[in-house]
Amino acid sequence: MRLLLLTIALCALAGCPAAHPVSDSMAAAPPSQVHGKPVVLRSQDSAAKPPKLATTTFAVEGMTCADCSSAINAEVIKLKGVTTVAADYKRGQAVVQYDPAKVTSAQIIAAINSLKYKASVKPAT
Ligand SMILES: [Cu+2]
Repeated sequence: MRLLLLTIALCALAGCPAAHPVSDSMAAAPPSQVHGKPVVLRSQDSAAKPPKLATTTFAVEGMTCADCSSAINAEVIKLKGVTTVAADYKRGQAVVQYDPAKVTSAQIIAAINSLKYKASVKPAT
């Protein structure tokens, strides 16, 4: 708990756009974020085996620490139709796998932007 508070304090010093309050969603999320390691969260939806999944990489501006990627993971996984999300603050991107019949890339961008980050679809290279 002390470590978590310290991380949040450091985050605030680093000027994270999202203040990283320990919201219900983050408290409910598994403590899966090891510093610097991107973590893939899986929702219950993935068990339903959606017919065709899309994987899109989103460029995300404004992530400065592991808590930033955790916050984005926790927010995006809440969207119905999202099966996996792996935000990586070091690379400034989030890779999201989802069922395009249930959720759109625009909705995923809106969810990320609601946390005061700036997301866009990253063009394939
Ligand atoms: Cu942060």
